[in-house]
Amino acid sequence: MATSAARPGTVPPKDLESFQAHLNKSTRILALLGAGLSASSGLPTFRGAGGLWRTHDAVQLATPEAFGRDPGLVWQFYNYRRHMALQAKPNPAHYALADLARKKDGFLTLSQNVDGLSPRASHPEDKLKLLHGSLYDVKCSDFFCNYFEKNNYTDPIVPALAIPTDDSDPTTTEAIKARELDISDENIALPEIDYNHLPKCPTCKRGLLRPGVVWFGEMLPKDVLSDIDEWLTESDKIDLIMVIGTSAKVYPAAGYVDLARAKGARVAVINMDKKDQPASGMYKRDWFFEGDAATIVPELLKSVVGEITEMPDAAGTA
Ligand code: BV8
Ligand code: ZN
Repeated sequence: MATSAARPGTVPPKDLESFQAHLNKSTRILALLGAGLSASSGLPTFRGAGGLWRTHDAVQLATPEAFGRDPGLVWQFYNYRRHMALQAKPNPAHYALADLARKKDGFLTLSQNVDGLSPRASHPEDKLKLLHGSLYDVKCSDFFCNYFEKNNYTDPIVPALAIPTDDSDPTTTEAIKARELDISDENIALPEIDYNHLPKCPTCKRGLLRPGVVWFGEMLPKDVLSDIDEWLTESDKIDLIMVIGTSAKVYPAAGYVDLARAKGARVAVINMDKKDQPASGMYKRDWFFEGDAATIVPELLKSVVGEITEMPDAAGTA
């Protein structure tokens, strides 16, 4: 395995050369994306901050049980993440991957990220599979109702969920944004949310709306899984899988690495943490690029996509 012990963020020329030689001749390519891809856009990873949101384990909050127990808290968690992701911008890695999708017909991207940054980087929709849904989709939580709304960018999604601001100094002229309190900090009091002020389903008028993400214990979207299976059966070979900014610990998403390997793929891991390797380890013919995805990915893909100069943000139109 080619390990790049060069200054983090820079790719040793020998590894870059061998990787690009393989990329240039590859026709069937997969990428598996995780929260580390959006870290440089200012969004916390799942395991960042010890995997906690305030005092709550983020993985526990991302469950139907938590929503059943305290929908107000879960909506404060997701409204906060919607708000933060709307403030963030896609970084050069999001754009480089989007360009590669336009230049390599056989390139499919599997994203675990729900932050909407790849769509905002105009990643071709048919080449991007959102395995765990999106923060900007909402659906009815009532079992008998199939209300589903895509691309809801209303922020806050309901007035009651507005991020509290520091109004202690009435004379301040600071903009609201500047006075927003960081509710991911457990020392900041969370406003009580009245159940009746939470987003309601406009169709059945019975159910609460919930974020259109896949919670732990829930199945991935059927259409997404069948699209991926269709792509996988189109050819019995895969040349390359890039595993970008993910701890690869959540299934079935992490399972695609071994699936690609079984079809002959060489694995290129791009991760800030050397220890975060796929469960089945790294082989001699694989690459581990240690560093920030936002700088390494554009460098790796330069042989196909060139320099990433423009970064038009399709915010709110995706
Ligand atoms: C299901 C949406 C069953 C919500 C998410 C097999 C084995 C073991 C367990 C299971 C198994 N199969 C199923 C399970 C259970 C479970 C699971 O995998 N549990 C884990 C915890 C062990 N899976 C499920 O529950 C799945 N559903 O199995 O349903 C079923 C079957 C039939 C019928 C009904 C049901 C559903 C899983 C999806 C859950 N939803 N997200 C939300 O976001 O709120 S998962 C969520 O967590 C993310 O989407 C992502 O998948 C995961 C976080 O992982 P990462 O994105 O990798 O982020 P992390 O912080 O962990 O790591 C960041 C990485 O980036 C690090 O490596 C770091 O070093 C690196 N990094 C940081 N900065 C940078 C960087 N790298 C580069 N540059 C940087 N700048
Ligand atoms: Zn409904």
